[in-house]
Amino acid sequence: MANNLQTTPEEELFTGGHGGCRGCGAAIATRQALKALGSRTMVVIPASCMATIGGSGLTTAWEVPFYHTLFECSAAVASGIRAALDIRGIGDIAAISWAGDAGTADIGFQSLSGAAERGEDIIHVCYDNEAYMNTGGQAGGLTPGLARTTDTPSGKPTRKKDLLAIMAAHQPAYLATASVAYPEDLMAKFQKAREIKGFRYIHILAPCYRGWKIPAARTVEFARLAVESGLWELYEMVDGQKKITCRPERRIPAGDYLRPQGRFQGFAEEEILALYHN
Ligand SMILES: Cc1ncc(C[n+]2csc(CCOP(=O)(O)OP(=O)(O)O)c2C)c(N)n1
Ligand SMILES: [Mg+2]
Repeated sequence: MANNLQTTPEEELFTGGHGGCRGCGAAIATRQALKALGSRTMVVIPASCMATIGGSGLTTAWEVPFYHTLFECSAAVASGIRAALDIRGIGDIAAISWAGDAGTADIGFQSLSGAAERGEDIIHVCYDNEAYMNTGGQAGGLTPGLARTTDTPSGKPTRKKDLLAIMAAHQPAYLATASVAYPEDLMAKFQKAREIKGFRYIHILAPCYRGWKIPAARTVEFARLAVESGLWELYEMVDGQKKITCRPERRIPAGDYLRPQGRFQGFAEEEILALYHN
C-alpha cells in the first residue's frame, strides 16, 4: 500500500475536543478515514455514538459537512446526497454513510442492501464496536457469540452475523475490512475507495472499552490483537477478487485476544471460539 504515516496529511478533519469516551475506537476510525478522504467529503450518520460524539448544538469536531439522519436510512440519505451533487455537476465530493454495527447490519440493513444492489455511488462505512453502545451496550447481529452485554448477561447465545459475506454477495465495486490499529492500511483503503466509482463498503473493527470491558487505554491494542489472533482479517475485494492487504508481524493464540475481555468473562477459549464468526 502506498500510504505511510510520513505522507499522512497533518490536517485534522475530525478534531480534538469531540465528545467520545477515552480511547473511543469509533472516533479514532473517523479521524484516520477523514485524513484519507480529504475535505471534499460529506458524511451521513444515523443514530449511534458517532451521531453525538462529533458535537451537537453550538460546537462540532467535524470539519466536513455532517448530516445526522434516522437509524434506518444512512445509505439511502447518502444516495440522495450523491444524486443532488450529480444534478448540480459536483462530482468531486464523496458521499459517505458512516454507521455503527446496528446502523449497518440490523436496523440500517434494508437501506444499505438497497443502495448496494442499485450500485449507488457512495461509500458505506461500518464502524463495528460489536454492540449497541450508544444506548448502553445491547447485543446485536454483529455481537460475537457468548459476549456478555446488557441484554445478554449470560452471554449471547448466537454467533456474529457474517455481514462481510452478505455484503460481498451484493457484488460491490470495492469491499474492505480495516482496523484502527493499522492506520496505514485503513487510510490506503479509503484513498483507494475514493478513486473507485460505484458502491463501496468498508468495515472497521473499532473496539469500545466500556462494552468490551477492557482498559480504556488499550482499545487500539485490542484492535491489533484481533488481527494478530486471526479473528479479524485485513483484506480488500475488487470485482470479487479477495486480497489480503496486511499480515500481522506476529501471531497469537485466539485466547490472548478473547480472554482479557471482560465481556467473555467466565467462558473458556474453546467455548467462545465455537460460537465465533469464523
Ligand atoms: C428506530 C430507532 N430505534 C432505536 C433507537 C435508539 N438508538 C439510538 S443509537 C442506538 C444504538 C446504535 O448502535 P450502533 O449502530 O452499533 O452504534 P453505536 O451506538 O454502537 O456507536 C439505538 C438503539 C433510535 N434512535 N431509532
Ligand atoms: Mg455499535
